[in-house]
Amino acid sequence: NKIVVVGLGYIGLPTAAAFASRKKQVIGVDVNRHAVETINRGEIHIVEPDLGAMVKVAVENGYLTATHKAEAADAFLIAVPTPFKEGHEPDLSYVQAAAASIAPVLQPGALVVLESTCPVGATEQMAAWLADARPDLTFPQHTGDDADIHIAYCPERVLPGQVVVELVKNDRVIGGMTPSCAAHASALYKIFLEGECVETDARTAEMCKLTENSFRDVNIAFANELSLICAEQGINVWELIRLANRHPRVNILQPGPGVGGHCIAVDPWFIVAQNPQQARLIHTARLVNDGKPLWVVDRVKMAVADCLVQSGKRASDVTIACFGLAFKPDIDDLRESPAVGITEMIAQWHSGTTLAVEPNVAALPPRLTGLVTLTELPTALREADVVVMLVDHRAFRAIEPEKIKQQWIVDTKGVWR
Ligand code: SAJ
Repeated sequence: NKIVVVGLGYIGLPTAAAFASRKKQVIGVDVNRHAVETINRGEIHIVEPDLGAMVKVAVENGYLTATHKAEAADAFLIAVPTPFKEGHEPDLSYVQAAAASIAPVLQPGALVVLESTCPVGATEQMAAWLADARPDLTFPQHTGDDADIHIAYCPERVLPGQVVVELVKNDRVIGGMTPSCAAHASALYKIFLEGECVETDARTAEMCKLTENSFRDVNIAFANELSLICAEQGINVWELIRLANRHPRVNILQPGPGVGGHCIAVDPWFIVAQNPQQARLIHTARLVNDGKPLWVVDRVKMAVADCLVQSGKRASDVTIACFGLAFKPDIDDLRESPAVGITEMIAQWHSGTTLAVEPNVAALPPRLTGLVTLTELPTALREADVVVMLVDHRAFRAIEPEKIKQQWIVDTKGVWR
């Protein structure tokens, strides 16, 4: 059987490669020419450990081909972006475009699975778009289990950096528009899944994905709020959390410079947009986490002010070093990273030199170019008056405390607690 995967990004490409590794014929479809050409050379256009080798084998053995146009298949998987628009309203235009691209080639018996993170009701919306485009076929919203086309919502839940392992091992929520749709989708994922397929309806599966990331966001917000309170009270928040977590039913997450990435800072807004009256805690958590970078910048301003008084230096002679730019430890992904935003705000405000140390990248992102100097760890430790710890990369955790001579430290990750 043949599987078409629409969207060859962080989720679509590993999923396509997973099916191909089980000797299924996979056609990957993407509008991005660079992505299609790169994949067809057996290479990858994104960064993810072990994915390159998997794609190389899949392409070389002829099981994975990338193209711009969908073709007839037994199963279609949609893994396109669902960003939000102005006002945090979800933008389903990529899902709509994906539905339009597969509608002409749908044949009776086909399964369509939506994987993109979506607001509740998006799968029904997609089914309506498909039904409008293909009045000659029957769909589950009209004919239930007897429909020509099976439709399901099956969200991914893999952790960037561990995608290749988690894709296969994690349990999977399978939300069928009907029980038969769910059974068809489970059969598809069982091709490569070692985890369990847990069947439910499409709306519950949609909400489940949003709930998982909102749960994490709310819990990180709790930790971030504690860090603000502890700063006021002169208490070490990491010590506090370590102690509180010795309680058998307490498990507090870690504070940081804010929440980055493409999921946790986005998905809760889908719930808030649909349920503005009810989602008060989820909304507040978003505001707490999004407010953390500004708080960090204020702490840096306080440290610089103190440095000026104590050292007698002029502000233009003070060097600030920001440690880490990625959105979390030991990855090279700078997109939606609070560390990048904080470094930018510091550099725009500060009249002296701002250094950045990011061992996982070779160049600065465009918004920092010309504003900040990318440098090596030893240089930053030698030259900085004020150090700002933003990401607890392995290389930073390994710095011996006696190597840090600076008196002015803003440590958002408790590395130098
Ligand atoms: N963070 C903290 N404190 C913590 C944990 C994380 O400040 O204690 C920050 C990180 O530094 C980062 C952000 O939160 O900026 C998100 O990082 P993450 O590792 O929590 O999650 P992501 O965005 O890499 O991946 C999440 C995962 N979701 C959950 O753990 C519930 C992943 O399983 C999802 O598949 C992914 O979102 C997604 O694609 O939705």
